[in-house]
Amino acid sequence: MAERLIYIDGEYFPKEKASVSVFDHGLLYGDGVFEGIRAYNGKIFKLEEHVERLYFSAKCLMLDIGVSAQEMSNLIVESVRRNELHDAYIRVVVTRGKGDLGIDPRSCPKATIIIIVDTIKLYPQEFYDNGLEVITSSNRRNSVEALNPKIKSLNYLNNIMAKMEGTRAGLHEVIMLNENNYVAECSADNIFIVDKGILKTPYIHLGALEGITRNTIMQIAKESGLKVEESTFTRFDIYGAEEVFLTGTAAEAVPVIKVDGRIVSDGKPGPIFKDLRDKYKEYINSNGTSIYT
Ligand code: PXG
Repeated sequence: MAERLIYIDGEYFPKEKASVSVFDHGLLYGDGVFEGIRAYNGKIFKLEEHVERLYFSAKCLMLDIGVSAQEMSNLIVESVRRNELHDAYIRVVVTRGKGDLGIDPRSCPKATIIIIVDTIKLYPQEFYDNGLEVITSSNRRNSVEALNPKIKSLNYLNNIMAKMEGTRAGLHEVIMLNENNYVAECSADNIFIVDKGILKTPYIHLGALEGITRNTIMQIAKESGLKVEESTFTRFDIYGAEEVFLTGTAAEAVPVIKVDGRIVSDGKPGPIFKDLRDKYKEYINSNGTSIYT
């Protein structure tokens, strides 16, 4: 196996030597943005969409990445190529860079760009076969007027606390509400329900990340003739749903069979989920930016 090489600001470092300054504002203040991307079969999935979201997040924070989006895409492809991987998990991190102690970004002359390429640790197959149990977290998603969850920033503390709440309950994911008690998403996944045959997912403005897997699933669902709606729903709409499932780059699509102790339908992954999951699998294997040609 080739040694893992990590890109930092124009150089490739072996894993043990890859580090940034303790004065980096990404570390000191969570001042930065990131993306989690996958490669399947030698192709990077939705590279353009991930880079676009990265630049959107950076723009919101007035963070100048310092290279163009096209250069960033090239750097990501090159980083995977150097690691000689065909299936990979790619973490792109852009921080405000090294500066003084003090939150003022003006002390940081240049952003730090990090590209980590690694293999992905897949979820146990039983999650996909049997479905997950989830609970609603007492930790709310950030207010859209405070730190909009559309921004994939290095501030994930609400989600981390929510995740820990799930872990304490022995669960892998948790539902997160917004401050008005509407369902927003999960700690690192978006959520879908099937309600009277209609596929529904919360509006992004309720406080969710605009997941690239979410958007892909919505597109696949529409193309297969399903009615798809962005909507508002509460926990109680989930309890009554015919199907519930989650989407994300790492998880892909994973069924949910129990929510806050309520069994979803017959407690088994539903037919619409299974159909979309199969179509998503097909989709990821036939789309993407080629790494080696
Ligand atoms: N919601 C949140 C809050 C996320 O962070 C998603 C939804 C799914 O979005 P995509 O674009 O992936 O379909 C995410 C992204 C990890 C990890 O390493 C994954 C995410 C975030 C942080 C870490 O597993 N998922």
